[in-house]
Amino acid sequence: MYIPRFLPSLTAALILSALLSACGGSDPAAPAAAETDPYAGGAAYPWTYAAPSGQLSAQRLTAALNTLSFEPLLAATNGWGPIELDHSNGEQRAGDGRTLTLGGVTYAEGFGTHAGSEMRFSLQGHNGARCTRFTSRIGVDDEVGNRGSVVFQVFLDGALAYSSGTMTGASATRNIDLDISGRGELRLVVKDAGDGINSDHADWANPQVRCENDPGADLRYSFSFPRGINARYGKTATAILRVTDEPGHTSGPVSFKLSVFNWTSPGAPPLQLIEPNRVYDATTLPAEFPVRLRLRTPFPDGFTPPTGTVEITFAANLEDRGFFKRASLNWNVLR
Ligand SMILES: [Ca+2]
Ligand SMILES: [Ca+2]
Repeated sequence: MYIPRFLPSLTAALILSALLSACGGSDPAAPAAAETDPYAGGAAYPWTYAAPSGQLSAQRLTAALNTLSFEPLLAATNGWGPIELDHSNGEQRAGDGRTLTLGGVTYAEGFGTHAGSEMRFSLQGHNGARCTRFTSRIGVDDEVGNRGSVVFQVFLDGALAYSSGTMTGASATRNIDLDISGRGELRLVVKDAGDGINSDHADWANPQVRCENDPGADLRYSFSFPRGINARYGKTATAILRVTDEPGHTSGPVSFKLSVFNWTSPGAPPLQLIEPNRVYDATTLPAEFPVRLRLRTPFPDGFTPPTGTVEITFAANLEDRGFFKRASLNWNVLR
């Protein structure tokens, strides 16, 4: 069963079994037969979610554009099964949504919800970032055609900051662009427009929060590989990367990706990072991260690979873009 990223599987199973058992005698898996409206029909499959205590931590909202579907939900409710991550609401089961589609345009990221629905997010920035704008495309998903009738609302710290008015499946997609400076909580609400929840499949497509660096923050980190490694061609090796914050500067959680910047063995087959898209995270520093690498084989015909010490330089790309650090690793290459 597909489980939304924010939902622990056990919780999902309990919630799902609870809501399915509340459906009376009908089989929720059976397709709705010969109904003109296969959706609500007067029924609802309410779903609620609250982050477990201890998970009410700051979002990873960094000084950049942050897509909300990567951020943890603090709490949520939905009228027709679980909110779907990066998919339309679909039916009442988790994971049965389709590609988010508004007016024929598809979106890879966002939330597929169903009235009545609510999602709550913290707007606390990461590493002192200040969040300034919330943007989203909104509309009734194409999966219900011209049906459905909803009102999208955005609350900031409990105060209504945006209301779409009634939108139906025939409405053109709208843009939300809100100033959220200085606000602590974002709440995204979908109401049924006063006529019940039939076909009220409401999408928040590309929901993004823009944050900027706190001009008062002076984050400085040092990256180093304190120990070299010995390894053979074609074998995976693990190097330890150490991250420390520099004395006299603001400390904070760190989050980054690594890439190979340079290595002193030109002409050789490329060095391979085993986990090229891994995000390295630490909430406290200093921290050490195992970095898995391999010198790729086979070699081109006639090429004799070098042995001995090669120096590899990595670039660490911190989430607040434009802040790069480099660290070099000495690798004793064995044949
Ligand atoms: Ca669903
Ligand atoms: Ca409605």
